[in-house]
Amino acid sequence: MLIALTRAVPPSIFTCELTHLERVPIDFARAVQEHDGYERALEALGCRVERLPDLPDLPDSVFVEDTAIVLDTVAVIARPGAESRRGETPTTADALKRYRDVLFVTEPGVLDGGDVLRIGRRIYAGLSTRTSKEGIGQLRDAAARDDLSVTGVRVGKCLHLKSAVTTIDHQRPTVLVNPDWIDPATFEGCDVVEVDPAEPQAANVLLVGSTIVCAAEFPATRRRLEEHGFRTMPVAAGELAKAEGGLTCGSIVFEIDPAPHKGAPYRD
Ligand code: CIR
Repeated sequence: MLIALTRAVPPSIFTCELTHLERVPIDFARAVQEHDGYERALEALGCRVERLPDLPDLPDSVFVEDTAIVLDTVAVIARPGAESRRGETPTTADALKRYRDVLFVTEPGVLDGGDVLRIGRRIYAGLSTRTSKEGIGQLRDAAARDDLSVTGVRVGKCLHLKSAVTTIDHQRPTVLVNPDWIDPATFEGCDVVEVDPAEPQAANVLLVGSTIVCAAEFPATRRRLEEHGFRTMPVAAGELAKAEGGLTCGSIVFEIDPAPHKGAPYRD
């Protein structure tokens, strides 16, 4: 059984953090509509959607991915790099206590879930404006409990590691990459599909089971995925993209009871 943690779009979203984007008006009603569509897509793919408590005054609180990393037996509660986001984590921790042993990233470490990419038994962690060496070190210690390795990767041209690369197959390790933002050679032993060059923000997709949830705004990259034999599901995501959020950011998807050592071993 898959769980997808989500949270409502807060009415304060127009004051969200922005790093690489200029602020443009966000249509709140449309953002809510898109988010509903995203939750329906998760349900259609077999997830039980559990909404975390609303946090109307925390502008980025819809982007729950950044607040925790769920591993096989352990959940690591993040310490977001943006101070304005630190109040988001306690409610995520409360929800995850029911499913995993909960560990916390502690000061001075900072870590955003958007910087954590899992491929089979390997984790890549982005060293970014939101995630520090100390934060990655704490993640490494926690991941060792589940026998997962953690490799640090420098991220400079986009907000998070997963803005530039996401996993689209764990069994035959494959990533979708924007090669201008991250060197595909970083993911040694993985097959690589590149985004369409006209769609630099298209690398952030959400793999649920064997279906790839893609932003409807990036049809050329979606076509590429289909041509490579992947099953895709488009959802409208243009409004939340104005808040620098992609497809992975809106949920934390995990199995209630993962089989030990699920996923093929990484091919070195
Ligand atoms: C932020 O800057 O924190 C939000 N405006 C966007 C967070 C997107 N989250 C993600 O990529 N995991």
